[in-house]
Amino acid sequence: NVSGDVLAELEAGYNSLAASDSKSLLKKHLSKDIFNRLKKSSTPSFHSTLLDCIRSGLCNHDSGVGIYAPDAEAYKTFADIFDPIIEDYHKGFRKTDKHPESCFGHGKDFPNLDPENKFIVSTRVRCGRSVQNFPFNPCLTEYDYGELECMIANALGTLSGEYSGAYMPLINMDKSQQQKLIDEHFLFKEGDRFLEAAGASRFWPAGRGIYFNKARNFLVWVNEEDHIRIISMEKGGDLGKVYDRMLGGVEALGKHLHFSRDDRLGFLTFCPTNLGTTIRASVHIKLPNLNKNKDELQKLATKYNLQVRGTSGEHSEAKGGVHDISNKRRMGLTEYEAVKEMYDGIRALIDAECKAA
Ligand code: ADP
Ligand code: CIR
Repeated sequence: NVSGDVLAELEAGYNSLAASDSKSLLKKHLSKDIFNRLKKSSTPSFHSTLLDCIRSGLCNHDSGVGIYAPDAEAYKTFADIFDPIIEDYHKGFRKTDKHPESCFGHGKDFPNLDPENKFIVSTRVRCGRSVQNFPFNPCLTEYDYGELECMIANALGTLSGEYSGAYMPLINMDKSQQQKLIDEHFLFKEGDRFLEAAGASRFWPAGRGIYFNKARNFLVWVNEEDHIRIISMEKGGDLGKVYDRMLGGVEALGKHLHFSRDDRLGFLTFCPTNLGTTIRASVHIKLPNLNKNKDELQKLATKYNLQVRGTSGEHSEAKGGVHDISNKRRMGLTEYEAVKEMYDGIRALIDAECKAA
């Protein structure tokens, strides 16, 4: 039931990736054997194919990962390729492992990382949620986008106290307003070629938008990479405060929306790197001494299971010596442990920076 056109595109894409010097996890793990075993499969409900999962990595050889799940069933139908990539990215979550029950811990466990404001520009914690009974981006109809947006906007409309604010649909925003919000690190970028090739930009900007509380330190992204991204951010290094604010928002929204959670994989997301806790806790940080030796910084980051991104997020450069450093693993550990991993790692980097001075 996989068409000849799809098979031909898969074969050509596979051969081109295999001949490339791509460093992606897709290239590393997609052996010819696994490829041949999966190329004629499709998911039971949405009939998603291997091509739907890996088109992003086939089109973008500079992908770090290169695979997305078009629908939740893809994680099972195409487990032979998802499982090894998940194990590699999340540092040892094996195909027989089960993601633990949620344990969020408390912000007070994470006191200010930089009380003197010497290194940390800002702190952000985000998580992703999918809404039950809706597939991920590539399988959503235009009608689904509208319905999801409406459900999520209604839930956002119930938020009160420090969370109260307003939802802005992307469709009502002019380009300069949109660009300003991107530059201020509030809004997702437009035209991400990795997401585009994954089929995540159909009907754009329909159904997409952003919610702000009044203080602009609590944000919710609607229908970008995931149905929902819940974000808390502010200047400085008070991770505990930022984390608590995000947790309060997740809890409040969870009273009005049913989130998809899988017994083995944890909270479900479009990208396998976000499964499990879905948490990315990051700082924008200046480490001028460590910065002098990029390999050394990367080595330290790897040692503490941290991921280094550029100043404008994934696939961007570090401007003015500002890096975005976050936990890398999100799966196979609790929310508390994921944030603790970032907390301990950033403390260690700051120590190393001081010693290198
Ligand atoms: P995500 O965090 O959702 O995986 P990105 O890496 O694209 O996605 O980051 C989204 C936006 O959040 C970008 O503008 C990025 O610069 C911003 N960002 C991430 N961490 C921080 C931080 N600690 N302080 C300020 N902005 C941040
Ligand atoms: C890539 O493969 O580079 C993109 N599809 C993004 C993958 C998610 N990145 C990450 O490290 N969390």
